[in-house]
Amino acid sequence: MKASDLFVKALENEGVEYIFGVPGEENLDLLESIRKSKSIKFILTRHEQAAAFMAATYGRLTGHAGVCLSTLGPGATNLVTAVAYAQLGAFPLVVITGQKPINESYQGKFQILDIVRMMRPLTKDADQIVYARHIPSLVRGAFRIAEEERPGAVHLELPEDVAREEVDDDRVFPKQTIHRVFASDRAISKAVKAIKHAKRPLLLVGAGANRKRTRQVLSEFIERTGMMFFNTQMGKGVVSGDDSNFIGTAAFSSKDYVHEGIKMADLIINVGHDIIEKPPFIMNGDDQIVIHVNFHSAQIKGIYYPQIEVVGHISNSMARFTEELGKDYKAPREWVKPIREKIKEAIHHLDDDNSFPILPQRIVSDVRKVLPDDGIACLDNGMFKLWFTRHYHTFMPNTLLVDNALATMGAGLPSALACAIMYPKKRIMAVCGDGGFMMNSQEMETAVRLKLNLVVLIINDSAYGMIKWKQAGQELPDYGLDFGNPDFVKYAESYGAKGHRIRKTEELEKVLNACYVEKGVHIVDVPVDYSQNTKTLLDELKQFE
Ligand SMILES: Cc1ncc(C[n+]2csc(CCOP(=O)(O)OP(=O)(O)O)c2C)c(N)n1
Repeated sequence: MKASDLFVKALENEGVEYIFGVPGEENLDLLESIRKSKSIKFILTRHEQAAAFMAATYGRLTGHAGVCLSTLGPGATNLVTAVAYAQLGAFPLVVITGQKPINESYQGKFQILDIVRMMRPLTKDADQIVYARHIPSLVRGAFRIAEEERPGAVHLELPEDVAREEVDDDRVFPKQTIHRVFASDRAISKAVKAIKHAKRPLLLVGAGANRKRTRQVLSEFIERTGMMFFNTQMGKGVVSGDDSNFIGTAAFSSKDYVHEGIKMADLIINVGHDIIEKPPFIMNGDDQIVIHVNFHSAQIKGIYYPQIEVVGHISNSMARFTEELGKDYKAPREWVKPIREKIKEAIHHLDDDNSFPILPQRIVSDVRKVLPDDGIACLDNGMFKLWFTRHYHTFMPNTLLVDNALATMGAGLPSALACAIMYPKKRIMAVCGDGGFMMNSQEMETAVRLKLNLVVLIINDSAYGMIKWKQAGQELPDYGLDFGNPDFVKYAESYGAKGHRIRKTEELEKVLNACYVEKGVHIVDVPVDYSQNTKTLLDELKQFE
């Protein structure tokens, strides 16, 4: 068997459905083997970075590593931001890059970089395939490492001559079930004792809880104990934001309404947050007990040093807590109810505001009305991300895709493309700033070519708004952050998509709905009034300093 065919057989064995990428001449044997595959679809993109964002999103949503492909040198260097996104975000990703022949090359050092070495700090593992007979074990290993907790990126380099070799053994390795590691009885009883003792306990739901199917056990825990909870940006949706026990999302690390409650809590059960995601609270002193419940132990920093660690499968730990606390345990909650009401009022009082340009609060509220519970909003990074994570209610896991780990611009559109490919019947929306959209806007062509159903909402302030907000926060003069934009309506049309510009606040919800009814790819350009950034997210929050 040809080595590239064996490589594809090994990918099929892993259940790979899609490979996203931009091939180069060094990948042509592999590309031909992919063409012959009955189960793997190749998705051509217009930039390698977008391919890796898409593959990482596939991994994020399924728990099975997404796969992306590039050539050597410049193709591989184009991948790095998205590989880092997968690695920090804990999204399982297998990255395949090509390379010139390693045995004999007639092109000297042309295009050659040490890509394996470049990938090492960005991945859980990176390897060059030197012998074709090692393909099955290296592919199996790559998927296993990428998928096991804490998930992340793994890189395999397949040189051109190795891909062309003949192998006489075409067996691949069966996928094994990895038996979960459960927390020890001692850790569980120590935590349960602390929970029973607490007078003002709170539960925090973080990104790790979104990765695995923890919704049911967490919901049961909350229902049985009545404990009030908040979440991190990436923990949104695990337990429904509709739940009467939900307080709010910690979009900041401190000094927001929700932190009033967090500060008062004498115990926080942190389920699935690790400090790679921007911290939802900052520990200060030992008066507040933090129980770290995660697949892995805590990374200790001055801001996070949990006194109790319950390391093992999150679902099992939470189910044990529910069981050990028993039917009679009820979490004290009256103390936090007034804070919860105050948060509700602060978050929602401008939801129906009619002014134009549109307030971010109104945009969030209209998007929520248009997307059903299982609709997915894929956020790029910018000021609107804070508004969405703080104000948008989620009812199902992974329905607000946020990157709060690398927090890179440019991922919003590709991640929405991946969702639209995977769930053609769901309402999918990319929510981008005009800055972040332009970082990967070429993927509009991919969306149109693939005939996807997708709405791209561009929050238009003709500036890098978030940095302006930080600049204002530091009382610096407004400098260096304004830009011009293309005509987004014409821009959409030039790709064969539909373009819409919102001219009145009342139009937004109607236009968004109409886009989904009509289907296809749409850009909706919405002028935003970002004066709220300073007014609400700076001046108003000064009360908490
Ligand atoms: C790739 C990358 N470059 C720069 C940044 C720093 N950064 C964070 S938000 C932001 C501005 C985003 O502007 P835009 O997309 O227009 O959204 P807005 O903040 O205006 O809502 C910048 C430059 C980043 N996070 N990622």
